[in-house]
Amino acid sequence: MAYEFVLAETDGPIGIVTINRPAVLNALNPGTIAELTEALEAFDADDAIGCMILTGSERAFAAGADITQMVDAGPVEVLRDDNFSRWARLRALHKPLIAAVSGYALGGGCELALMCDLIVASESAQFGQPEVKLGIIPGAGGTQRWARVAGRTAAMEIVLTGDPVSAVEAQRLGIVNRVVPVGAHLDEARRLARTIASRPPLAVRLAKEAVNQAQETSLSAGLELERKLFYLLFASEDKREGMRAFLEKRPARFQGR
Ligand code: DAK
Repeated sequence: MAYEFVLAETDGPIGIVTINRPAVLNALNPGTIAELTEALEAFDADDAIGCMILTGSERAFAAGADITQMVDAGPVEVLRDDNFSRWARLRALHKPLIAAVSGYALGGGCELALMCDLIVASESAQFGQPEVKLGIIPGAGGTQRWARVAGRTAAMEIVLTGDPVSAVEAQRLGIVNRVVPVGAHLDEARRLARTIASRPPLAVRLAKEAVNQAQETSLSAGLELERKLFYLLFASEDKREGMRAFLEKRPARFQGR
């Protein structure tokens, strides 16, 4: 399917969505969010895809929400546009989503990366929440995700100063998985995606669900959910195949059943 603001392509079992508004450093207008959500949902529903990547250009993953679209907006327009529900759909994706980030990941762009399950960054990447400089605060999870992943102290500095941190600093703070030389972030994300896509899909899906719950519930509720999902996988053909293949010293052939 052809999109106006994003490109969607596959590389074997990997679905790749590239934000493509270079003239504005991939600023996120509502159309871009709608299209990238649609493209990712299509990959999520495709049995041939095992892992997804969201990326931008070398200069910018995304420099935030499109300021030209917000400058004259009042609260009623923002409420009626209901862009939040589109962003929320990204949280419902079952398959792992890797952000491959180079250059600017600011404001909504940073929040978008933080909504992904893993982040691979190039050394040029900058992560920040500059909203305070515009007289607003993050609106798509920035205050909450920074605080939960990097801790309250780091979150305060990021959100109150609006100044970005480097890829290396972001990795030290725990929001980035891997930092690679400039130009290598997409290849590294593909490598990671290929590894995940080679794992049994049901186990991957439930593993993602279980880890996500760790930030939503108490430890005892999370452990209970983990135990139930663990039991559930004992009913899958992939579990039988994975364990038999190990004992028979041959590669497993997973079917996602
Ligand atoms: N929006 C619109 N245009 C942008 C933009 C943005 N966020 N970022 C860059 N551009 C445009 C610039 O205006 C410029 O356009 P021309 O002048 O060429 O026409 C072009 O991209 C190149 O940018 P610069 O000339 O500024 O390039 P520099 O290398 O000098 O600087 C920069 C790069 C990234 C440091 C700078 O462009 C910059 O500070 N950009 C703004 C960053 C920012 O403040 N982002 C946060 C926006 S607030 C919501 C969910 C989320 C949000 C809101 C609502 N809902 C669910 C409702 C999120 C809010 C935000 O992200």
